[in-house]
Amino acid sequence: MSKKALITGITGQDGSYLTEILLKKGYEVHGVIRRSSSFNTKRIDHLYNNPELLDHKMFLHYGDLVDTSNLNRILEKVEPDEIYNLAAQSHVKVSFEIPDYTAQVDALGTLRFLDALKEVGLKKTKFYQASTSELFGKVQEVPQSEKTPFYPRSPYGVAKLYGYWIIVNFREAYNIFASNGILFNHESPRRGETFVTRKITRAAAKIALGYQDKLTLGNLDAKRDWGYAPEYCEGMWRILQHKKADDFVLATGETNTVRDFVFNTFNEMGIELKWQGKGDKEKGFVKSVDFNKAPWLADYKDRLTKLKKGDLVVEVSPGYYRPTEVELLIGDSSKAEKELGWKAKTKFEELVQIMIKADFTLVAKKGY
Ligand code: NAP
Ligand code: F7E
Repeated sequence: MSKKALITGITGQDGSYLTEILLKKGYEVHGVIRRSSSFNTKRIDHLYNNPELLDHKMFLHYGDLVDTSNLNRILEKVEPDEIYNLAAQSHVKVSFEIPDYTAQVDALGTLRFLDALKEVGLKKTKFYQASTSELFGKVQEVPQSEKTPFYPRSPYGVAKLYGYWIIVNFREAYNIFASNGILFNHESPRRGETFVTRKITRAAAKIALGYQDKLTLGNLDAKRDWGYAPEYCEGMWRILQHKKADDFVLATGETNTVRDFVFNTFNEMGIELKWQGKGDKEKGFVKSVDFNKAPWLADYKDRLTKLKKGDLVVEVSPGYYRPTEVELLIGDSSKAEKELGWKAKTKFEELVQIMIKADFTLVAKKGY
């Protein structure tokens, strides 16, 4: 009989990649989706008609992490072998605007789900918790590993800290197989449009195609350890296949600034930028344009805008600053490498390439 997985947050970036991975491994996948007034399943719709997965079994259930009785019902009905708790209010800046809701979902939602699992009495079910490098916040050590003390810097980070510790507590108190994946930023063409990487690649594509004049960002100095999301979702699965429940950092071990991400994105299209000014006065201007340096754009030559040296394409607005910022993240995932055989493969430059190519193609086709 095939194994059954239950995924919360199945409609998100990670949920969609994890579903693909598990279906390919022969799992029966159950996902929890929220009722929405508009379609919210675009990241998983393609799985229904995928010829590679003809005999796949995928089921969706309405639910919400703030609704305990419904979590109980889903658990009793599905009786999953593995649970992946990916649902969250996952936007750090937004968590300053809705801290109570963020705690309800990210902190108490994790407790509700774990407690439901305990009450339903599914003793063999394994539980994966989507923990985060935001736990390290104002970093106490460089690079950050499983042993680095936490210092979260946002309502999101604090809520996830509760999630982390309740996992550890239920593991120790009730012997539940519950593990934390402490994942550093991971991105992809399916990343939500308001996270910085996707915001940059979408805007750069629109600027090159003439749909937008400039890109407005917040803190360009923030440094992140950015990896490629599908590899991290494979890591989640490995964490639950480990012989014992434990906590693992997944990261690339490389860090880059937001400014680097912007520079590399434009550079992939043959547009070189130069920076002038500091802080919220900093601006990115076109230094040179040579679309021939980007052979992948050959088919679109006629549609590329007449960008020229000196054009302003990037500016800063303090409106995007956070009340407290996480300035530097760089992870040490040697424990995951040693014990799970997991290592990030996609490097920074390649990640930028994947994302700008995908967004350019999308914008060229649809204009948005
Ligand atoms: P995402 O794209 O924002 O997806 C979040 C998912 O959670 C969506 O499916 C969303 O549903 C669902 N959700 C939100 N509130 C919910 C609620 N109250 N009840 C049920 N479902 C709810 O996030 P992601 O990037 O895939 O990240 C997955 C998880 O990993 C999150 O917990 C995130 O905090 C954590 N994480 C992410 C990263 C990263 O770099 N991506 C790194 C470390 C940890 P809708 O589609 O209906 O909104
Ligand atoms: O910001 C800076 C911003 O929103 C990255 C979530 O998946 O990863 C993600 O959280 C950096 C920050 O991701 C803009 O200030 C500048 O320093 O893309 P982000 P995040 O906050 O790192 C962690 C691991 C998670 O767990 C979270 O769920 O970029 N930045 N200008 C900007 N950020 C945004 N969003 N928009 C800007 O205009």
